[in-house]
Amino acid sequence: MLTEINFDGLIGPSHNYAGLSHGNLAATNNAGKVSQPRAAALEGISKMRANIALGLTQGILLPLARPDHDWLESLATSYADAAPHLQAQALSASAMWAANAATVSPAPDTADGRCHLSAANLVTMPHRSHEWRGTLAQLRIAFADPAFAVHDAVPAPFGDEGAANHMRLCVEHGRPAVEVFVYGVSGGPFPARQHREASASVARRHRLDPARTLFVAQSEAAIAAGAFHNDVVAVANERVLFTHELAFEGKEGFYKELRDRLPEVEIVEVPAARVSLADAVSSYLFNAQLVTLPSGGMALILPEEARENAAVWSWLQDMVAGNGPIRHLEVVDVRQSMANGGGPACLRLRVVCDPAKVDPRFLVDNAKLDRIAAVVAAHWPERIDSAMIADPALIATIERARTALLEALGLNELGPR
Ligand code: SUG
Repeated sequence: MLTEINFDGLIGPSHNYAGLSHGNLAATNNAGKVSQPRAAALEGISKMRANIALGLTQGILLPLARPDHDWLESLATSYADAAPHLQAQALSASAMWAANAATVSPAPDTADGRCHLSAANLVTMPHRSHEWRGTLAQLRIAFADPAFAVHDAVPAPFGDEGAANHMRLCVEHGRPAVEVFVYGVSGGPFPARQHREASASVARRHRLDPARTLFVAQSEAAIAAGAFHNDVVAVANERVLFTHELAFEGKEGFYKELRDRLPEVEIVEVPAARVSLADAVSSYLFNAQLVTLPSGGMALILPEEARENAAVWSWLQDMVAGNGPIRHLEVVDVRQSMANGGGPACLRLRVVCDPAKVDPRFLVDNAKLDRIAAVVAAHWPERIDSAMIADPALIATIERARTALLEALGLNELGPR
């Protein structure tokens, strides 16, 4: 039975605000702020519990070993000797944003009937460019069953940021989909992180049917407004595309191609006159999880920031009162992640598959989340300010915390580096 599983990245013990992502306005505006890793991880766990309460299947991806000593070694330095910017880049907990871990093409979409996953290289941002090895190691364990094909990252210099720039539209999860790859060409002052060449390579290795594969560019205006990933301005689920009016370049052509391939598609477009790009980016309206409930309707799992924005909230009220496909709003508090530009949708990687084929250590229920929360409460640092990043005592705490988690989950083969 094919089911959509949301694998959330557990927020790691090194979560901090180093302002590392040029073009991600929340991250750069909060550079230097004091972070709260323990509270952050508990927020993420509460979001997972909210998903479970909605009847959804929930999985987890684990924090990577940080600092990344192997990466520093490859740069011929060590954490103690590295310059402060390299220390911050080696320490980042950025793997929490699991939507950037990989691109996933479920079995109904692929020529060999396997579910394909490609780890994302994340080469545009130095602090994220060394995530893929650790991510790949987890994917190879979680998806070891022959029902899956797990691929290495696309080689540099073709930037790939994973599922955050990929949408799957279909009548229902278990049926063949139109897969839409969204790339960037130009972003005004900001980098376009997803390159078309990388998207095309992922589509080929996943053995997708070219007739059901679309490539569409992000609008320059969206990237320049702070939409460093497409999932900041659009999200899809089954037959619904929920998008800002200004998300795509050549929008009409894209909508037509989509309608030709999937006549059932419903495009819910938010006009700029109701919600500006700036409001979309600051509220993360579109970085919601759009999910199909077991009862059949669709829900939007939104960050608190969307409720606090008057224009956004009023648009949402009108939407749920209308006749559209999205009828339920679920609001979650992920403020610690939001302050680094990561909303509810950034924190999860969707995989449509048979849950029985996934390594059960990566699936969670409330009881397992209780155990994880206990490890977090006992080991995650309460706060990190920028002056602490050089402190060996903090680093020892962070490394012990991850080891305790791996032990609790029986995943010692993933550590310590
Ligand atoms: O890559 N922030 C992440 C946020 C990723 C959000 N993911 C999706 N949209 N799917 C990024 O920009 C900030 C880290 C820092 O500055 O300390 C950061 O990496």
